[in-house]
Amino acid sequence: MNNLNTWTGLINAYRDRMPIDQGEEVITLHEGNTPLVPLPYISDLVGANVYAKVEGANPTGSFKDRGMTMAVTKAKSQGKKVLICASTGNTSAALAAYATRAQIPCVVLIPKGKIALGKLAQAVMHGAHIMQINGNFDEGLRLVRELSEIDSVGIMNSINPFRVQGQKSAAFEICDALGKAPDQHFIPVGNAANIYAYWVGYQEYEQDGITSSSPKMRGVQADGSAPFVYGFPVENPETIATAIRIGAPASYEKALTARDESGGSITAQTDEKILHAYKMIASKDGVFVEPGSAASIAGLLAAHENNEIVKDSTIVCTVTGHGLKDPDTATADIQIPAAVDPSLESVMSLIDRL
Ligand code: AN7
Repeated sequence: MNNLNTWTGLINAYRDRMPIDQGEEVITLHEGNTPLVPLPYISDLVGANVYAKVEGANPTGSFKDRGMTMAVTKAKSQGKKVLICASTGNTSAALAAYATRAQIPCVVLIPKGKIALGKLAQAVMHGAHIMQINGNFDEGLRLVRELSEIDSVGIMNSINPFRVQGQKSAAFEICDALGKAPDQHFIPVGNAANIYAYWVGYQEYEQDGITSSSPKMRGVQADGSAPFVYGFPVENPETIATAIRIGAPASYEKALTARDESGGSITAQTDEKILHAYKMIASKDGVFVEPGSAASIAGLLAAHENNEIVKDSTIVCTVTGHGLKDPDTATADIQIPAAVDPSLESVMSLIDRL
């Protein structure tokens, strides 16, 4: 019998690269080990070998689980009594699940009306204490920062340094799967910790001689929410990609380090281009991601148009969250066909039209 079930989460898998003590209780939902899926249609389109790192395959459906296993593990051993985060949705979903495993109550601050339905459902189902605020993510994070003096409260946003340590594991997995580092890595940028976390992971492998290079880090924002492109914070960020609707990224300087040390870039795409990429990866390559995640694909398509893709090079796009997170955007402009009698004729007439 094949033993297909030996993966017990990224802390155990990369234990020698994680800040974990022997005997420390690991809070895990067996996150990580997500598929690195070739995208044949998009590869053909841009003339390179393009892979998606499908982070929607994590237990709560986004990459946030990687940071949360590490941060909640530490919060538990440090004896934190309450865990808190501000969130555009995915961080709150992940915290809600991991806090439940750790048996620590959690509070999530979410921007009123700007969180995708699936993410809200997760926070509710895991029993998070939800506070909707009349404000955006940036205002929520400002509030959370003010609590950092209180020792019993664990701050679970990515200003918590353990988050990046967990999240860097995605870069390890990519190099382990490819047997090398990719040439370029496209990634959505919101609060800007993930682009930095990948860079830390790639650098760690290169410095230890496991790989011989690191990719250019190509961050992608939504143009209504693009502080990296403007060079200053955006007061009222707006985009259909609510996951990355963030105007004052906490990891601003760190993301600049990742961009500049790697010789990469952080650019912005319109909502229209993001939605185009969102539909393309789902309908042509069979991978359903949330709108914010499709920013990486939109960035790749734009880079191709600008002749920035070397033929046959290896490219990874992180698609950060599952498409089911945001059913409203997915179904906004579809027409559900009218009901018909359940007859063979009806089915045959449809098949004949294909
Ligand atoms: C799907 O959940 O900030 O640049 O509060 O959910 O590391 O912030 C989410 C961010 C990309 C951006 N894709 O990552 C939150 C939150 C998805 C996301 C990002 C987020 P960072």
